[in-house]
Amino acid sequence: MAPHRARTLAAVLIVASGALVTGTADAAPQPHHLIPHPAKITQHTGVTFTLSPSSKIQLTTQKARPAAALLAETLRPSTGFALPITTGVTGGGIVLTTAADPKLGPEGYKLDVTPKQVVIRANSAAGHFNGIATLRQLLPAKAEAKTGQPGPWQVSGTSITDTPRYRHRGAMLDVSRHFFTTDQVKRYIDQLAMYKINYFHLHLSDDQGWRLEIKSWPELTKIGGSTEVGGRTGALFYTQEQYKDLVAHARSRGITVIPEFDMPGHTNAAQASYAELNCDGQKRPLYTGTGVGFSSLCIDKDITYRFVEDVVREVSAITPGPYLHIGGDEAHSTPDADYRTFMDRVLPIVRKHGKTTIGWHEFIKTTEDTEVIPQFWGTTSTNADVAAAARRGNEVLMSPANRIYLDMKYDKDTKLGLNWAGYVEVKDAYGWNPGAYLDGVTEKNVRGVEAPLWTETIRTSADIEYMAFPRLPVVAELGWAPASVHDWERFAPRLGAQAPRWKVMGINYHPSTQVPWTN
Ligand code: TNX
Repeated sequence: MAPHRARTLAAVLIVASGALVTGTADAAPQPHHLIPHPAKITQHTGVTFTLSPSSKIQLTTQKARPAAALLAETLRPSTGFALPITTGVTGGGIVLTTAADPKLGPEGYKLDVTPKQVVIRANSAAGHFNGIATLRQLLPAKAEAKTGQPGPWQVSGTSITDTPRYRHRGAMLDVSRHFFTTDQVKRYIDQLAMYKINYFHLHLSDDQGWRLEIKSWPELTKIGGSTEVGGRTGALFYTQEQYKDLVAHARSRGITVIPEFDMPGHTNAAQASYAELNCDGQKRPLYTGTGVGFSSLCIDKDITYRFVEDVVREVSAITPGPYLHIGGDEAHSTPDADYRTFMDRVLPIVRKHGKTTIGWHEFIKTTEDTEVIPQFWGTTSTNADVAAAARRGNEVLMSPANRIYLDMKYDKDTKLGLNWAGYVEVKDAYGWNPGAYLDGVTEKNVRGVEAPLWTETIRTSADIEYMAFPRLPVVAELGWAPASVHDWERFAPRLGAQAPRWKVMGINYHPSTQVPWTN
């Protein structure tokens, strides 16, 4: 026992002194490994802040409290420090305060490291969350551990002024094809927050499952939420209380939830739950396969729109975010005229309940409303309907399937995922410009980017992570970093340097051979 313990101690000392060397006055600053890359960063030779057992997280604005709470929740277990959150600045530690600079906008922040303090300045809760996400990456990877780790907890001298390229950086999880528990979803939300993702889109209904309790239509979850792809059975849905808890959890990470109910196609689970939603009045059998395009709500029945309005009303009431996603994709069993009739009736319902509509891009051909947001998921660089909408002034959300569909295989050997949009290796996911990808959709028309993760083949958190890492941080980089820093050769080592962090967190990432991984 004794020799073994001595060896462990020696190793710790070597690690500690190695880390101290980088903090001495004459050491050159290490290249930073931040993802996403900040808009402006300067590194200061010889300046180091060290978090100590007496450090406090000090606020001068209550807007920063949620971000302070997330920082404390992250750092207390690993450092073992108390890190109390206090009001007012009385000395060393982490300071979250207001910014005098209106150019920071709704999400920007400044971060300055001095020997005594790390100061984050922002005008909004979102700005503080973004500053905290940066600070976490400036600390050693082991700061993310859930158990006590040896220090020192150093941050090298850095000044950052940062704002996002796009205001919408999203990720979607399909909980319909396979259902994921609230703990699994929260785990993914926590991972998104590390990379300044600010919208989380939950795909809550599809042919294989209806996943949110709707009190006025209880059979939706009782029947429609009873199975999934592959045929597993159970109570595979969220109660409204569980959904509210998920929304609150996302909010505590600075993330807004966008719920989606896909219609008028992708509706077999609803049609299996209620006979009256079918034109022939017959319930459909539950579906546990992976086909698409075979289902449609009954366009001519009034009850269809009572159903839609009840769903929209109930979900709007428990969704604080301003957006509702109505799907609208692959309605191959809904004739074009019916599809238009359906959207003409449904879009006003969403507006009536105070939400802004987002939909898969097909729906944009039915409306000239410039407030609604088409989400482009195609694989081509032209789409006349989306271009026309952009010309009218609509903002477009970019999710080209051959670039950022996280369910596409990396290459032919990837065990999980699909390949209908091709293989998407890390370099493919990085190698495009959202502001110049689609003809007629220029930088100013782009609202942002979203990485969808469809789950026909995805069952566990390890599966989610294998497909999302490293491509999710790639999407985060495209959505936040200025276009001027876009350069694969410089990006790849930054991406590779995230691996120690993922190892500490137990994230199951794909070790792509395209990336020079840091051990
Ligand atoms: C297409 S993308 C779909 C989904 C599938 C996905 C699989 C889109 C709007 N619809 O129904 O799950 O492909 O990659």
